[in-house]
Amino acid sequence: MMAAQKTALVTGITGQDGSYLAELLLEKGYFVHGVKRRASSFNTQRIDHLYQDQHEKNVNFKLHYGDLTDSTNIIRIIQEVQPDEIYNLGAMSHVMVSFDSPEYVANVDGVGTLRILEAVRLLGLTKKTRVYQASTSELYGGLAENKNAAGFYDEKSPFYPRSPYGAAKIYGFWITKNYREAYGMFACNGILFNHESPRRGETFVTRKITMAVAAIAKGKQDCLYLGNLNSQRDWGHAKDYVEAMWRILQQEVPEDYVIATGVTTYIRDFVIMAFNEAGITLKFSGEQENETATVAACANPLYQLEIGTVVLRVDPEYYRPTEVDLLIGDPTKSKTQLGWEPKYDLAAMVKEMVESDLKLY
Ligand code: NDP
Ligand code: GDR
Repeated sequence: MMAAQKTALVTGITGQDGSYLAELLLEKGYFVHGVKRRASSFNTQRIDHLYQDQHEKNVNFKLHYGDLTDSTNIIRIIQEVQPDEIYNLGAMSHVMVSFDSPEYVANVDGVGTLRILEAVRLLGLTKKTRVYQASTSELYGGLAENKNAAGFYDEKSPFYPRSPYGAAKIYGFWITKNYREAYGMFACNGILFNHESPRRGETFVTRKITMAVAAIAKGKQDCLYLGNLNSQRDWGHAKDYVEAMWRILQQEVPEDYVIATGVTTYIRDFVIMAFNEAGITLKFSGEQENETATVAACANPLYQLEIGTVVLRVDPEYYRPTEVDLLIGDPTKSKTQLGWEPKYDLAAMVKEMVESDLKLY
């Protein structure tokens, strides 16, 4: 007997992760519904290749207009779709921007999560519908004393969010856990560390760097301006990370998982790797950089890289009111319990991103 086709609902389907997850679920035979926002210009570039004409037979992909700030449409869509799995990826996901619109972020990233869970409960779907919540390493806030004995953040490490984004996401984390405990829902948090790809939004640091590297290599741009070069991130590839999301919802017991590579890298080392990938070797000018420099030390105007002409400058405009200095995750639980193993390492990902941006020019 053929297994019944599973139905998934993905919020944030037009984003980086939503697009890779939709591909993965379609490959696995799901009917995929996505929530997209109405915008004044097209916002579906990342999923246009998945478009299926609704009038054709065997359509497995459908988009619905909706917004996480609007309970009525969330309830209506979930009622109509009756999903087996919901992946709540929709969010205002930019940490720096969250300082400019903190109330909006609380509404979308925090209360938006509640709206999804409560809709599932009100519609009587708690036994049918599994919910994945896109939680984040920003919950940890990078506090050194909160790392485990081996020097990583894991599922038991305490949280200390350092931005309105982190504070909103911590509500999303706890309300997901609470609905699991209070109503027996299969609701799980994936605590994902940074993950990137050629589809990464243009204002996140990795993509900003690879796009600038491509533009500089092609003579279209002179200089790249960045903020704090001394923070460290545990970067993986989005394609690997959406596989982990799916695995989290296929378990027998709902639990929360850290998804990370266990390797951390300075922002400035990512810059050097990206320029190298385009055949440009960088060297520091002026004083040697200080491995342990704080954000304030970055204001040193000698803190530049050069290839004859200066191609990287620090602009304090990009400093955050509170910074997360260091993130490094321990993926032991996800590797052992989920059997999850990332296929990309950082070098392969940087190569893919730079090559893709060079092609765009
Ligand atoms: P993106 O910023 O690329 O995508 C965010 C998505 O959310 C977009 O589809 C966006 O729509 C949608 N969205 C924004 N506001 C609303 C709203 N009010 N109602 C409905 N949808 C909305 O993020 P990523 O794909 O990188 O991340 C996916 C999720 O994972 C996010 O929740 C993020 O916070 C979280 N996360 C991401 C990590 C990462 O490193 N990428 C790490 C850990 C967690 P539109 O296209 O119209 O803007
Ligand atoms: P992050 O990602 O804040 O970790 O959140 P981002 O790429 O924005 O910043 C990473 C680090 O780079 C430093 N930085 C800069 N950042 C940006 N965006 N632009 C710059 O010019 C710049 N210069 C230096 C930042 O200060 C920071 O230390 C991402 C998002 O995807 C979140 O949604 C997700 O939850 C977390 O990753 C895990």
